[in-house]
Amino acid sequence: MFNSFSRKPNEIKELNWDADPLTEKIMPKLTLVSISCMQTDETDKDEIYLKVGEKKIWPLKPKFYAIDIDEQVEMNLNFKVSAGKVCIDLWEYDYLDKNEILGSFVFKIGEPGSFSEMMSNLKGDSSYVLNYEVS
Ligand SMILES: [Ca+2]
Ligand SMILES: [Ca+2]
Repeated sequence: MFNSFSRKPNEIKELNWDADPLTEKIMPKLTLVSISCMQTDETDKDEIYLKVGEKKIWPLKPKFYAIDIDEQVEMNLNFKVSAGKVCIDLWEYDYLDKNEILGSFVFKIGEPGSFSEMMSNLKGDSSYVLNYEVS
């Protein structure tokens, strides 16, 4: 969305903050940098994916990413978000049973910076950390 004053297109690309076309509020940029696995739920790898509400946000095309203990996978996903609380759910794909939600990353979008958030478990003892940036 263009503001009332004009900008060159190449300047717009460099902006980290955009106007929300609906509310015209300034929206922070949330970058999901990477996710680290300290403990899997299953005995071998966990087949993980991330959802916000009903919407799957990662991985983009594959159904899941098979992650092992002590593994960190880069995501580098950017979102325009509203300031305030964010809840990203970590799901685990199962071939035979229903997919299950292992836990959630719940944090507040506030000051810019780099952060790490430990998953709050909803099931089992798996342990994940989400690394993200706000700008
Ligand atoms: Ca499972
Ligand atoms: Ca599984």
